[in-house]
Amino acid sequence: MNKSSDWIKTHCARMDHGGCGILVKVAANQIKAIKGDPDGYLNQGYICPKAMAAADKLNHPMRLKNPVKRIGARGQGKWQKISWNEALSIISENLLKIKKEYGAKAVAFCQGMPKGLEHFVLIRLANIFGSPNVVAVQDVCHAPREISGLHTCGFYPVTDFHYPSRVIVLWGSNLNATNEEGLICSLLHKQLLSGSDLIVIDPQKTEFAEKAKFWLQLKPGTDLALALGFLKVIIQEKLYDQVFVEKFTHGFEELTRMVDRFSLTSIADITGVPEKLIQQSARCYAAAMPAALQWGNPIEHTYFAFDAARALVCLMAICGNLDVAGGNIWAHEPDILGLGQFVRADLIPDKRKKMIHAFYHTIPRLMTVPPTYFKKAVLEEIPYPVKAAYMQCTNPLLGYADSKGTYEALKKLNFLAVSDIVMTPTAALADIVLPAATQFEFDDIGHYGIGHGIILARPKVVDPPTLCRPDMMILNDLGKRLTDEKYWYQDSRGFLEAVLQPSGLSYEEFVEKGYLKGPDRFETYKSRGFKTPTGKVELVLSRAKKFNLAKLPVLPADFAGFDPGYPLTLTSAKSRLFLHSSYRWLEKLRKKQPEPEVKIHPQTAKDYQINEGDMVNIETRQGCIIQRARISDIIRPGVVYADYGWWFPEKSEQELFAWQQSNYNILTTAKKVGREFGTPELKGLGCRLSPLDSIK
Ligand SMILES: Nc1nc2c(c(=O)[nH]1)N[C@H]1C(S)=C(S)[C@@H](COP(=O)(O)OP(=O)(O)OC[C@H]3O[C@@H](n4cnc5c(=O)[nH]c(N)nc54)[C@H](O)[C@@H]3O)O[C@H]1N2
Ligand SMILES: Nc1nc2c(c(=O)[nH]1)N[C@H]1C(S)=C(S)[C@@H](COP(=O)(O)OP(=O)(O)OC[C@H]3O[C@@H](n4cnc5c(=O)[nH]c(N)nc54)[C@H](O)[C@@H]3O)O[C@H]1N2
Ligand code: SF4
Ligand SMILES: [Mo]
Repeated sequence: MNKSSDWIKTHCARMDHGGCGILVKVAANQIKAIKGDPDGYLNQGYICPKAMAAADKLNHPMRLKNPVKRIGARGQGKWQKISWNEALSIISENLLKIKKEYGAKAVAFCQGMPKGLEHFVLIRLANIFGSPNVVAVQDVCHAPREISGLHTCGFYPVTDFHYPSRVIVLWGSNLNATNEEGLICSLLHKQLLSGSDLIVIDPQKTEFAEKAKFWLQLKPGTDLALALGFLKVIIQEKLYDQVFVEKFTHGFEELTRMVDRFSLTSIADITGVPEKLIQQSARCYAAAMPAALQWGNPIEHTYFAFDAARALVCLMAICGNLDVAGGNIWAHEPDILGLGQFVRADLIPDKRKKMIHAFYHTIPRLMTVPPTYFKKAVLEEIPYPVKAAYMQCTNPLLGYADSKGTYEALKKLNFLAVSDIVMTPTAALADIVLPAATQFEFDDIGHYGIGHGIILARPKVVDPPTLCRPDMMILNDLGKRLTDEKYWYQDSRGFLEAVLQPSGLSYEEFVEKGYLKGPDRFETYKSRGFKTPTGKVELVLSRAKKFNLAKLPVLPADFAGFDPGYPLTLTSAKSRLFLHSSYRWLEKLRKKQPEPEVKIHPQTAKDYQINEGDMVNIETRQGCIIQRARISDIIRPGVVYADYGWWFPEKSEQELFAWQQSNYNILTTAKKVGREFGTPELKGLGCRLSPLDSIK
């Protein structure tokens, strides 16, 4: 452990992607205090309310403390405590039985937002077991940005806050609330204090929008159109980086012809952003060298995720902001074990052809199964049956689009094992539930494999409850029972040492350092070109035909699809206080927001006869939920902001903690998804409202 006086240094984790260096005070195996570490590379002392509540997880009465097996019907809430040996035996017997009967691919390994090294150990287990089906939420979380980047410019362009930027664009990203992927807002605030201009593209007036030079309050779901509008202004006014475009891009003429095909007026109509504001912001972005574009989740929450992400990479490229300090960079990894080696990708060379989603001709390099296709395999056995699932760090009943379909799929599985730290609506439907150890209770490595060129030391600071085990350890033990022992370690610490081995550091030495960062290398394209087939940024994809992809992002014909029965536009933003569906059971956080809330513009509230504080029905063609009305003019008329991720841990397990009542994904559908990533529509949905008079 790395101690500075009696404070132990570690990194915050599992309350979001993690990233902040923190100092933790411990006495008698209890955490007494947590504060931000001023030396934290990504946060410089910053800490958020989630982290201040993080220690309350450990001894919470909701905490699972024993492996259990189901003894009643699924979801009946009847469990029997069993030993770890029995739990692991039941899981391995069931998974091996299904493997024998239907093949290894009939077993899915499911993970939510990656929390630490456990994600990669799970992939390793799937690979060694022989199943190509690791199901993850990446269809709506980073895959569209990352993989569209790889196809377009050969790397995942991440925002660089460590070098100054003249202009910063927050495109559907609110770092004050989400600090996503370790882009901690304190570094952004520092840049703003030192004079960077800010452009914010967000349907609600966030704190950043208030500070922005330009705030573009677009209609939810129209990001692709707005990005094309930016491209049009910059190309038509010749504001792009002419030398870069000429030397380092492929297909600029075609891109130019494409933007000639629509008018800026049509973009203003679709997005609701005045033409003049689009022009001013595009000019501001193009004139600044360098400018950093921080892009968020909303880009990947529509059917057009691929085109929207592509349009933004094209924008970064033609303005000369790719691979430059203070722009959008290729973050080089430190000297650590490559992901492919860690997960033993070599053992399953034909994975691409065998994964469930190969059937749907998704984009090459998408290596996790989109949840929608996983559910189809369970429910309709398309393209083949999936009969069992092992889930860790995930609550699909809340997180996957179309919650009712998810419920049916979970119920239909022959066997379901879930590892979590508390009983959740999803775990309540399982056959076996395992009590996981969590942040602070075991040694871990953070940020491995997320493309930001840094790994963080997360040494343990307290012991877990006697029977709680880290996921890495559970998987290591399961691996030994399910596959050849030779692939596994005597002790799961072996995974930590394996990752660090090329660096020459032991885990203890790594902890002393705190983090390992790859070298800062910029403008490498000048000597080596871009890692694409043409060696240039592919504004037009040279392999579009081969991969059945759109060669250019274009304005879709059905963008403004308006459903008169559901005339309002629904969207959401993640809560600063909670992580997805997690931690509604932590009193410190729940006290700050006891209920799910829906933001409604005063005009819309008037039209629908809704008053402040009313309970409101929120309805889409897919379903209906209720949330508490908050009348607010930080959004535009006709737009509705509902809270996402709500279930009620205080309600009974037999009713699955009222998982349907206020759950945003009851409102979303999996009937239509974007082809490249299998992305459902989570933002920009047609909806309507009505007051629920009986409850006040
Ligand atoms: N409508 C809509 N849907 C969305 C999104 C949206 O914005 N809108 N966002 C999407 C995105 S970006 C993502 S990443 C996904 C998130 O989907 P998930 O990652 O499934 O989200 P959570 O609901 O946070 O579930 C995580 C679970 O892990 C448990 N947990 C915490 N720590 C540990 C641990 O150490 N070990 C184990 N085994 N379990 C642990 C928590 O208790 C919780 O039950 O949801 C996606 N779904
Ligand atoms: N507190 C907290 N932090 C988190 C998470 C969490 O659940 N809670 N989740 C983590 C995860 S897994 C992820 S992927 C990241 C995501 O982090 P972000 O990308 O920041 O995610 P969101 O909150 O979904 O959306 C960000 C902003 O987009 C705006 N928005 C809504 N609809 C639209 C739209 O159609 N277009 C545009 N341009 N903007 C829109 C919202 O008002 C919000 O301000 O956060 C991570 N950090
Ligand atoms: S922003 Fe994230 S990493 Fe930082 S303190 Fe909060 S929860 Fe932890
Ligand atoms: Mo995410």
